[in-house]
Amino acid sequence: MKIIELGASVTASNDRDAEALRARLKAQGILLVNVMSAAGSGKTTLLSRIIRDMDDLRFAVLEADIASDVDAKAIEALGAKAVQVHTGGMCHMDAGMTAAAFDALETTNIDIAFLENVGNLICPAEYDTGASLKLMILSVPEGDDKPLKYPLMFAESDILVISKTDALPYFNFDVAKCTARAKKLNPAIKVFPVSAKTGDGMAALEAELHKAQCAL
Ligand SMILES: Nc1nc2c(ncn2[C@@H]2O[C@H](COP(=O)(O)OP(=O)(O)O)[C@@H](O)[C@H]2O)c(=O)[nH]1
Ligand SMILES: [Mg+2]
Repeated sequence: MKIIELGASVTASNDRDAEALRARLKAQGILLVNVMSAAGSGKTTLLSRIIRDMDDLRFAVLEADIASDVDAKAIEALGAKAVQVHTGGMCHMDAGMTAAAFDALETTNIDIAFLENVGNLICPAEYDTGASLKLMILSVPEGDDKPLKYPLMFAESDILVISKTDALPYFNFDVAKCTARAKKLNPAIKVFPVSAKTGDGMAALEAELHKAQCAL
């Protein structure tokens, strides 16, 4: 009797698709950033702020959601290119879906493309989308214990944005403790506490994105 390990084969083919997309984007000079967080952590708000602040760069946003197009509309209102992907109930984006979203954009005049992944801290961590940079957001109201509960997401990410720091006075969130927990899982992770509302900490994060785009 034959046993087919479909899970493994799907993952291997996704990894091949991801490598191909990464090579294609590098040749086109496009930095793809996979933006992951729980629902409501502030992905769209953060990306909107970055697009407004870094007005010398050309941005596109691939918005992945189970339904609706509210985030894509918010991004388009800023003058950036946006495409909405409905994942058909899937809780993550894979490399094939990401490549299809790029095709739907119908332009390569882009310096930085953000993939706003489906809002959860579990499935998106498991799939390579072809991005060169993985950025996760943990917001202050979610609590500083999340690295203990969702270790893979913290282990996989290059950048941890601690968002909504303007809310720190109202929550029991210890930035140093959270940073230490994240670094224990991933010593190379870069941590940026920011408030997209007040702009606090945004300059350091934007400088990091600029550096990554130039290093492509
Ligand atoms: N106080 C505060 N609220 C924020 C900040 N960033 C986002 N929010 C709010 O958090 C909610 C969810 O934000 P959104 O960007 O839609 O999150 P997403 O679901 O991850 O895209 C909205 O009500 C935002 O106004 C912030 O820096 N400070
Ligand atoms: Mg959003």
